[in-house]
Amino acid sequence: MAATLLAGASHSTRAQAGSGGRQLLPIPPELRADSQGQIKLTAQTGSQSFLPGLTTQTYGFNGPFLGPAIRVRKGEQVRVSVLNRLPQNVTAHWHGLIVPGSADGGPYMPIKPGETWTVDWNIIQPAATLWFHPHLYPTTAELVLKGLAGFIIIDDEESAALPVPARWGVDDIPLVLQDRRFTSDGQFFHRFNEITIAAGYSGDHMLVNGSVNPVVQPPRGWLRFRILDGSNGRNYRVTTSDKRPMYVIASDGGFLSEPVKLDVLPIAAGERYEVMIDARNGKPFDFLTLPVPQPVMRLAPFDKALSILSVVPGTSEGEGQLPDSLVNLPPIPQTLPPISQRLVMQMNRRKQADKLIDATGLQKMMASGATDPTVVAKVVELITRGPALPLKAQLTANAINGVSFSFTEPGFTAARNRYLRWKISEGQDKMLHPVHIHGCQFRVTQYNGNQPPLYMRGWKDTVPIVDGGTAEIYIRFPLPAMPDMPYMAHCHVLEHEDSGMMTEFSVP
Ligand SMILES: [Cu+2]
Repeated sequence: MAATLLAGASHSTRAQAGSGGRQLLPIPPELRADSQGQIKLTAQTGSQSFLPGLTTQTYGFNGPFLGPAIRVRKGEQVRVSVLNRLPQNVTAHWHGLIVPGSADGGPYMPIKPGETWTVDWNIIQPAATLWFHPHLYPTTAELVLKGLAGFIIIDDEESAALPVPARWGVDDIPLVLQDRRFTSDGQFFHRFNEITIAAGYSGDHMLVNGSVNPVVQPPRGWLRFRILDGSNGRNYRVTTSDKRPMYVIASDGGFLSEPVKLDVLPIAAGERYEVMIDARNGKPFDFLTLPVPQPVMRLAPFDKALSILSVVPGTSEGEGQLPDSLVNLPPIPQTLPPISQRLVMQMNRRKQADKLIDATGLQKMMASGATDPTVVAKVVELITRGPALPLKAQLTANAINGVSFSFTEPGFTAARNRYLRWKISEGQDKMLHPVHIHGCQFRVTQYNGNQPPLYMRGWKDTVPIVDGGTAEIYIRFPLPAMPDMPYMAHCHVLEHEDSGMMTEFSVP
């Protein structure tokens, strides 16, 4: 493993773990504003070895792969600059951060090679685990896949007062989950073909913080994990190997009102959940991901419970505790405003993909519960050898409200600083679409016609629409986004986003 991965890390994690020579979990270094209130990011090329004997060409922020964890406080004003040292355009979008459209880093704000983009942040929202990544149409999928992603951590007085673990990389551990598929010469596989554009990117290797099946050695005590699904398209069902429960303490935009005990945490692309786990007995355990319903996402090694990270507590005692209650969330009124906006995710080429998949026998194989290597090989062949779609077919493969993103579609307008109710759904496709809305944190008021699950009742910026389901959200945009620098609403399966499942809106 390239030592440069950890250059500048606040904790040395270069040493190999004791048994089996597995890599220790890399911890992204914290990046705070300097004495001038500035935070500097550089998007750069690099390389890293993920698989034995193979070197992969990568992108990263301030390093070869992934990026630092930007750390800011509520009320802080910082100036953030992004220098592009890549051979192609990039943008930097602050996912979940409430900034005006002009600072949002979406498709209208490309940074050319050699140029620097500078924006001001005025942090007006509570403590949360957010993230940043490129958002350039139609190359977001490729840029994120190559490694451009990092955390943004907001702290505030409430988070400082809670007794939850807060030692970065020690007992407060960020985990970015990503899957990758490699070509025979060790490069990241990436292609928009009939399968990837429908099912989303499906890798056959699992990376946590850019490392394959690593080990972390925290103290014995209560542990806090900030889990980000930073995958292009994959969703996960996270659980523990010894069935010890997870207590969800925060969702995308901040703390829940109280911890929610879960055995299995579903998380989709773009979402974040913070969980606490009791490791006071010092016994090691693994994080596992269980198979998900989407057939293409169930190919090996995701066809059974897959260990993605081992947690081996050391002998030092932990400091944190799990509180009974966390923060006071603003109540949602009984009487909601009428629905003022509907967003319907649509897939225009689903039939073509289904035809190809049906011919492999995958659906039948899934129904039987057994694995047939011939069937699996056929599906992998479709993914890896299926020809790239012509650009026009790519850009119109998916849509929202019947229109594929194009910079010229009409989009819509949302009222500023007013509480609104929106309804999000999908067409006949019954796929998973994690829908992300810029410029806000919202609350889910109805999920598939019912009360949302308890862990989904805090601040959210991404809500998974799955299997024909719906979500109603209570949403407010505090800041403006003018028509020339609009916000985006889109599916966070990046292969869907880059093929039209995105719409723009302004907040005058
Ligand atoms: Cu989607």
